[in-house]
Amino acid sequence: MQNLIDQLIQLLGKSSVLIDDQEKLPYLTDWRKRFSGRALAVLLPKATEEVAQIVQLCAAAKVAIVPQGGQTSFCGGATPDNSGTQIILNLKRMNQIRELDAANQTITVEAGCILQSVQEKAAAQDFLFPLSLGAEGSCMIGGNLATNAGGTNVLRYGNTRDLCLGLEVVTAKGEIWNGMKGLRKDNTGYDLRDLFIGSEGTLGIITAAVMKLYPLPISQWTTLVATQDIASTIALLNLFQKRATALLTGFEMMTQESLELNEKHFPHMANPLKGNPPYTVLIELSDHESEEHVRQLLEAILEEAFSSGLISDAVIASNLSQANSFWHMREHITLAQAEEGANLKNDITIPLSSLDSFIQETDLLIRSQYPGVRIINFGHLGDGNLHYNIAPPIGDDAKAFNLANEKAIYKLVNAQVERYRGSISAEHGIGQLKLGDLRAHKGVVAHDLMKALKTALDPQNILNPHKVVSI
Ligand code: FAD
Ligand code: 2HG
Ligand code: ZN
Repeated sequence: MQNLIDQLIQLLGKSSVLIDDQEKLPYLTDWRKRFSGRALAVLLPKATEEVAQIVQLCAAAKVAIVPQGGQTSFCGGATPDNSGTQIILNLKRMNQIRELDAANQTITVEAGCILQSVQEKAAAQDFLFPLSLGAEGSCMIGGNLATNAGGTNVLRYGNTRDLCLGLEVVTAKGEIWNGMKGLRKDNTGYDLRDLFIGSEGTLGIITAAVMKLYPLPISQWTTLVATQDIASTIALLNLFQKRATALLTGFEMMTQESLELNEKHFPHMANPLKGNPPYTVLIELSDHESEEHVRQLLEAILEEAFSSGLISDAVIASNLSQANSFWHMREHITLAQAEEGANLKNDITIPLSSLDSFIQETDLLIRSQYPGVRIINFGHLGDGNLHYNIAPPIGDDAKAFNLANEKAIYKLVNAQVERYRGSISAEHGIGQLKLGDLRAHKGVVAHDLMKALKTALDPQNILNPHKVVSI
């Protein structure tokens, strides 16, 4: 191993090869502190050519590589195992925005660009880069692509996959695949780009991408509304889809329990809706016509929703800072859960038509088998994506509770998800958290095809082994 480290230092220089325990420490644990591991070294390359040579050296030495961005994954995908033999390849120094092509409406970015910096660069030239999520200040575009991240704009602009036109990838052999075309049509055989997106570092290392841009809306209106149950929340979504069509850019649901937790840990994030109703829905409309046009539309839809009894209260943000505070309240639920202690995350999608029965039935099962547990249920309702998180009863030791019940709770929720033909991972990926659940969920044929792809693209199993699928 010392030989490999010497070669890596020769290639990258000492300051880009971290071998000291203290220096490696920040790269060994995920954001939630749910997973941690050990590493032979942490590498911080600055260019695609360096990444290619790292992979060649590691392949020759049969040393596994864990690609890493901002470490915000919830599934432990970017965390090494405990062997101390894996190399972490963190892309953060590859953070150049290579080009913004206004006519083609694309932005070409390196994998280590922080998501927020891409949004800001686009906005500075009057474009919208629509990917938006709570971790945008620290997650990186390579990580977003590798997990096919979702977030709050999916109902209008799609997942990260839908925003990507081209990729540059270093393969498991250490070759560079240049697929950096900014084309919206390209039917030239198998779609390699789509193969790497969502592969969580197991098939190749993404070093750069061509991403889509959209015109920046000239006006956005954000509102919080109160609903009494899931059925009326879905009816409200359908009303907005019908009346606002493509102007609907956000529809996020938060339960009373989620916002109580928020208020407990962040009192300034209290729900502005009176009495913190059973469900609070954050709705955003974006318009390219005029402020007045979208405001009138929003008011008309809300009036219709009031008169048909779908909503009981509403606050429209009167300025940008209030709109931002609504979004911050939504994003703080994850932070409040982290403050409260360890919890079990279920990131699921259920067809909207059966969401109501799913929640009622699953809540009942959970509450009867685990009295006192708290169901922190919120999410991107516009996409049928729930964060159906389970927190231990107040006063219980969270770690002990999770250790004793994690497997059974995941099994219960997964079985319900299967019954309702949903997905056990809507947007967070598989990583190591759900590795053991994938075969049952995808079915043998799909799982075998995934293994065949992994074997074909990475026969030595050196790219993020034992994440997503084991071969
Ligand atoms: P990392 O965590 O570093 O890595 C994630 C995976 O990608 C790992 O398997 C890693 O090996 C691989 N990887 C990273 N970079 C590369 C690369 N260049 N090439 C190949 N593989 C690579 N996710 C959502 O989908 N929607 C949300 O709304 C959302 N909100 C969040 C809010 C908070 C507060 C937090 C902490 C996380 C949230 N996430 C959300 C999860 C997370 O932010 C996303 O999954 C994000 O896309 C991960 O990016 P990252 O740079 O942190 O990747
Ligand atoms: C969000 O939607 C993220 O805020 C995090 O996907 C979800 O904390 C969670 O479970
Ligand atoms: Zn989410």
